[in-house]
Amino acid sequence: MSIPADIASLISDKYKSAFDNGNLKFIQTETTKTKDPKTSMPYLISHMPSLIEKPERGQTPEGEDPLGKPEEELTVIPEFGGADNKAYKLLLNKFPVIPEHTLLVTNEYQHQTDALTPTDLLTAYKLLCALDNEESDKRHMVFYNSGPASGSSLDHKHLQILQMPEKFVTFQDRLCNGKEHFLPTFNTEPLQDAKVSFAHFVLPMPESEETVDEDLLAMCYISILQRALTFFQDWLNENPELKKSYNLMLTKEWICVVPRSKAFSDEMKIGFNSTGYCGMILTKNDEVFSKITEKPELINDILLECGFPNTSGQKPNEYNY
Ligand code: B4P
Repeated sequence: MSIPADIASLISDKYKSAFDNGNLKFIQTETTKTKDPKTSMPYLISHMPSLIEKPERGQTPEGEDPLGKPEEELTVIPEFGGADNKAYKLLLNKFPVIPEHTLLVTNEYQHQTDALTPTDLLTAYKLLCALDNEESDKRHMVFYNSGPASGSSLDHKHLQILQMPEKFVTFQDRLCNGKEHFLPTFNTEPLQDAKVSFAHFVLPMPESEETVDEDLLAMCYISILQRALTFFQDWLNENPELKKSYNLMLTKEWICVVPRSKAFSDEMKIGFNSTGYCGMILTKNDEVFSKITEKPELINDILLECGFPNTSGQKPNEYNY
């Protein structure tokens, strides 16, 4: 696994030049921190002004693969990782809301609905290890939006890497605080915060980086993904249009999967990808921004509308709806 030791400065330097030369469009947002008084779930609401020049959310246009032929100005590393050290490229996000937001993209075309491989997971984890910096309190999160209801808009397989906002404690951080790593068994379910509305499956990661390898990551991912996928079998009668979709989030401290039923709430005019399910909410409509900042409890309802009901306290064979 060869991630350059100076990866953090490679990303910073590329970001500075792409920003200065107009190769990427940083989207300035107004941000507000708030908390749901009922669930205690912390939110960071970022509001994107209207009339932003960015392609609308949707599927990849027929015959186009912007991540397959990326701009040189956005390419931090063209080839690295995997057995041949050529499996991935690291790109800057062309439309970031948070500076230095990067994408880990497969060099060979794979689809965004494909499962993550052990190598995808280990490469992502190693990137987190190389970028997190305890001295400066820098933390990062990797996420994967998979399936039509997950909030993903580009079909070429890509994971995303974001620096977490400073001093932002997610509900997953609280849930895992002080807990040791474990793998779920028939008797031990993944962690789920009973207070939040939506189903989610979380495992604390081992404290020591050295114990994290492809096998461990794959076992964590498969065990929580399996639980997320049961919802699609159980709900198919009720909604035959349901397509397997989920958000995966990985930090050095925890891994989380959230099954998704919808990308967007038409009534509330707001959509979410993985970032929403750790409390980072992006709004593009002034009215929606005012509504949810005045009444953050609403977010819990919309996250449920776009996910599935929380199953905390139930065993997998009891998810019977
Ligand atoms: P997808 O997984 O397909 O979709 P997404 O992240 O949900 O972004 P999308 O574009 O659908 O959503 P939104 O407007 O809400 O990822 C595709 C990624 O590739 C996107 O990040 C996109 O920007 C990027 N991209 C598209 N064309 C590209 C190109 N030619 N070269 C390089 N990159 C390209 O999100 C707007 C932006 O904010 C996105 O960057 C999103 O990741 C980010 N974001 C959303 N919610 C956020 C939050 N709460 N906090 C911080 N960032 C957030």
